[in-house]
Amino acid sequence: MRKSKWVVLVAGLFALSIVMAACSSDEGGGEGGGETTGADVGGGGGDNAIVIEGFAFNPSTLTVSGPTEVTITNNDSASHTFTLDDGSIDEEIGGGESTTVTIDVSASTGFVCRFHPQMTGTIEVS
Ligand SMILES: [Cu+2]
Repeated sequence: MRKSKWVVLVAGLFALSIVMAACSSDEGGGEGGGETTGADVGGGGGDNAIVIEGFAFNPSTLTVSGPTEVTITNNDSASHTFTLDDGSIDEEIGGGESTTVTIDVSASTGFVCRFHPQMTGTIEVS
């Protein structure tokens, strides 16, 4: 009888520690997100956007300095990809959809849509 109470107590403490661990990791994620948002504002925020329309990237040349979040919006009905030449980013964007990528390159590089090789652009590092 006494032994089974101990088992329940230990199991209860174990469950409580899992819940607390889950809570604290949630808080960590929230703080991390806040820092990322701050970096975006410093980097110029809304300027870092590429629109795909008429099977072309616009602008086709984007200048970054340091890791930069870029939102890519596909206004075509066809799917496209945003693929860096080094393959470090390869995102498919469905028609009418958008995605956000973090571009972190140390030297200028090109990007392309894998579906339409004539769709190209350049990331320049300032
Ligand atoms: Cu395409």
